[in-house]
Amino acid sequence: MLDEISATIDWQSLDSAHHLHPFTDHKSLHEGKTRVITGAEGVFLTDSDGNKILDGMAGLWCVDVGYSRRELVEAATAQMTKLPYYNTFFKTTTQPAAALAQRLAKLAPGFNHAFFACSGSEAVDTALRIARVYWQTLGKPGKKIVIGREYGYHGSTTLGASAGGMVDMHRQAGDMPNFLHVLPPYWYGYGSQMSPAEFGIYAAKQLEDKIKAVGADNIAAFIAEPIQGAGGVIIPPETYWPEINRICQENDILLIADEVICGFGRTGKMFGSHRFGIKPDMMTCAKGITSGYIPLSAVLLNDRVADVFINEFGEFYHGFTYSGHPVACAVALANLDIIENENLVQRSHDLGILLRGKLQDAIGGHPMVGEIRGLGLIGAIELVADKRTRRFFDKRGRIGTICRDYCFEGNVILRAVRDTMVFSPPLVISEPEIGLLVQRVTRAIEQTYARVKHEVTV
Ligand code: PXG
Repeated sequence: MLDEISATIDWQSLDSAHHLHPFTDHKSLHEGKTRVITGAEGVFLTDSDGNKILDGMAGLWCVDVGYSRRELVEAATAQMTKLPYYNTFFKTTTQPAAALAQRLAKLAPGFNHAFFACSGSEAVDTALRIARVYWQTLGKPGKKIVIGREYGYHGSTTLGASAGGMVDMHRQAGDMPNFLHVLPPYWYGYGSQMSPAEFGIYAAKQLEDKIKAVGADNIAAFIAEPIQGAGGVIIPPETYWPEINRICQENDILLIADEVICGFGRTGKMFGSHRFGIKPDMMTCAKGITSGYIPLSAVLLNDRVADVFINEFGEFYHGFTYSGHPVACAVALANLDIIENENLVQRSHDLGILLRGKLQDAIGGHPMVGEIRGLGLIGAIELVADKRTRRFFDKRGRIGTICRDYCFEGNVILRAVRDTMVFSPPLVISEPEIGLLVQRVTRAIEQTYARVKHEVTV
């Protein structure tokens, strides 16, 4: 059947007739503008009209080693041929699952145990359950509340959506009891009266105040991304995380670092926690663990949590059919080989500097560009109505969507979060490809500006 239909329009109508998409207003699918992606190589996607699109988002922040890597295909094929599936329930294991758990323990010193799942959301759900059972086991069943942050994203299961700070998701039933949210360390958006260092302390203090208000005896954990990705690449000031470490320790609250985007080199260190000196009790990982080639996620437990989990929990009534799936774990091992052998973590750091420098040169002085920020190969461009006063556009999200559409038309993919353009290209992106990315993004910003100039204060 895949060969029988050739016209893009036919695929679009077939798709809109039967396929329900994530995070989509389905009426818009009937407008027939759905892109049909048919192939990919390196950092480029191909669509059904033959366009070659530079993927500035690495899929959804995940294709770290780039598309079309033979090594991953071969690892999957070899494992599928040998053992395509077996579970890890009931005192059974598989070789790839055991080997990957050991590999992760090496990459994350102090985290000697891994629990596998299939998506970031499932990893978050798992970590939150472990946090609650941890306190039950220690005789503190009242410690149930989980604190997250506004604009935080921790996935789309009901627990993940509740932990995250996306109000639209809360409104659509992602609002379980016992979840609270505090201010994110979004200096550009909220901190204009303070220096970044002062604002970092101020944002951390919001957590301390919330803990005081609800009582540490009622709180199980604080969950946070080292850098908030889906919330608009919110990079905390350097003063933020040391304060959060202190607050969690002093109040005996577990700290969960959600490394689903930041893990495996995205920020220029193996984990975002390493970059910021975060001292988490658990880390959730997904995306870059297999570069998105196959679903897999993991919760890494430090020894404090693992000791109680292993020696005192008894049976943990939780797990998935595909926990520790042998093919996914084999792909993850091959993917980690590439990340290590090709030095992609350092490359992410170095090329991030290059990318931000080029962006700064091209659009840093543009009247609509308020800030260019990033760490490693994750970053953002703030589009604003008044650069001097940091005034955002009215009806947030409108201008970002226009710019995102111009990007698409110009064959580069960036995401718009409100009016913040975010990027996270594959870590294998080359210097010339970075030049092309900057050129295409600059063009999209110029086109956007030509359309909304009258709203911009120069
Ligand atoms: N935690 C974080 C930090 C994430 O970024 C999840 C958990 C959930 O992972 P799964 O595998 O369940 O999707 C994520 C996922 C976007 C976008 O548009 C971001 C994510 C997923 C889909 C879209 O920015 N992040």
